[in-house]
This record gives sequence, structure tokens and C-alpha cells, in this order.
Amino acid sequence: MAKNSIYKYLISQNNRCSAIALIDPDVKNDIKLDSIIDTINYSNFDAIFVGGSIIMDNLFEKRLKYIKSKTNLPVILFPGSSAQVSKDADAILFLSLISGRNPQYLIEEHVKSAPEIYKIGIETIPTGYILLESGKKTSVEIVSKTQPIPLDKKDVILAHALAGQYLGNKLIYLEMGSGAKISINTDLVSYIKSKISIPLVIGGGINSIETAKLISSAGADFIVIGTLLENEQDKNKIKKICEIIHGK
Ligand code: 1GP
Repeated sequence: MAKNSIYKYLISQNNRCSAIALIDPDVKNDIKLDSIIDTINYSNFDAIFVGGSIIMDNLFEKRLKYIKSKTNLPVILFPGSSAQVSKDADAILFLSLISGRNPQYLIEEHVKSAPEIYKIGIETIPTGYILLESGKKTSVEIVSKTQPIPLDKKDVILAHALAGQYLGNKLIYLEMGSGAKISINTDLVSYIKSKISIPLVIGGGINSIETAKLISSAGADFIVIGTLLENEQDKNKIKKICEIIHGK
């Protein structure tokens, strides 16, 4: 795919909700990687995010290259830190963890990664990343040393989403955390969607056809699915979830 077209490609699909697969390029997934990629290719996902809070070895780029070689879908970095920048992806989410007040994830990692991003010329997609409370401590919360926003604080969440938009982000990502036990409530999705004018990404704990249906119907522009791809053996169930996300 041509450079600088990934964001346009993503939003060109937004006459309906899009399905994004998330691959955590960690050693723990090595044994499952082929089957995860196979399921993604089989299931009509729209794009793949690659990234994780912690990678336990230095083989991130090798896995990224491998993923890229096995799919025609756009591969977009979803970096846990400035160490997860690579020329082997099509674009990178330039994430600001705006629900937190840790300067490391508001500007520091960005400054660290900017020279490399400039050098390799990868497309950046500025993304306001908002961590929500899901009932258990998530890796993002622990690693980023930030507090998630409670789900019942609708207006606080909205204020963050609007601030993210006014800062020039091109996406707002409401994150419940990977493997969250509860998924986001649909009232919150439709409330935020009705107030912001940039696309809305929802992720964390989405593991059933019913939940995918509710969240896409509530107005999400993108739904991210990670843990389910690692755990679900039935690739037809994943395919069905993608169809439901696409409104079929
Ligand atoms: C995590 O939002 C993503 O950053 C996906 O979450 O792994 O729970 O699908 P799951």
C-alpha cells in the first residue's frame, strides 16, 4: 500500500464499522502466531495492529516482518513505547495516553521516537488514547503508571476525548485494556460518538458476537480484537464477529 494512505484507507471504510486485529508480538505468542495470522486473513479484518505493553525479548522486528510477509492487510504499529518503531510496518499510531498525567506517555516517548520516524518516513496517525477502568489492573495501567478513568465518569471521559480531538489527534481510542473482563458499555460509546467529530476506536475485552454487535451498533468506527484471536480455536466465530462488525 502506498505511503501516507493508511489513515485515508482506514476512514474510507467508515460508512460501516471496521474490524482491527491486534497481535501482541511477544514471545508468548510465537507458538500461536501462524494460526492467529491465518484466522485474521480468513476473517476479513480491515487492518492489523501490532504492539504490546511489554515484549520479553528483542525479536519484535523479526515477528513484525514475519506478520507483514504473511498478509496483504495494512500493518499498523500500536507501540507500547518508542522501542516499537520499525520501517517494516505501513503506519504507526502516534499514541498520547491522554487519560493519564505521566509526561513519559504524553510527550517523552514521542520525542524519543520522532527522529527515527522521520528517518524511516513511516506514516504517523496521531491518536488520543484513553484508558478506562475495567475492574482489574491492566498491563497498560501498570506499565504507564497512570490511572484509568472510571466508566461512570461519562463527562470526564468526554472532556478527555474532546481535548484529544482539539489537540489534533485523528483518532480517539477508548481502551478497556487487553483481556478486560468487562467490555465498554454501549451508552458510553454512543455518547462519546455523538459529541466528537473524529473516528472512535474501541478495544479491550471484546470476545463475543453479541458484544461486537452492540458496540458497532452504538457507533464505534473501529473495533479492536486481540485476546480472542489468541484464545479462540473456532475461526468461523471470529469471521462471524467481523461480519457483525461490518454490519452484515
Ligand atoms: C488492547 O484494545 C486492545 O489494547 C484489544 O483488547 O486483547 O482484550 O481484545 P483485547
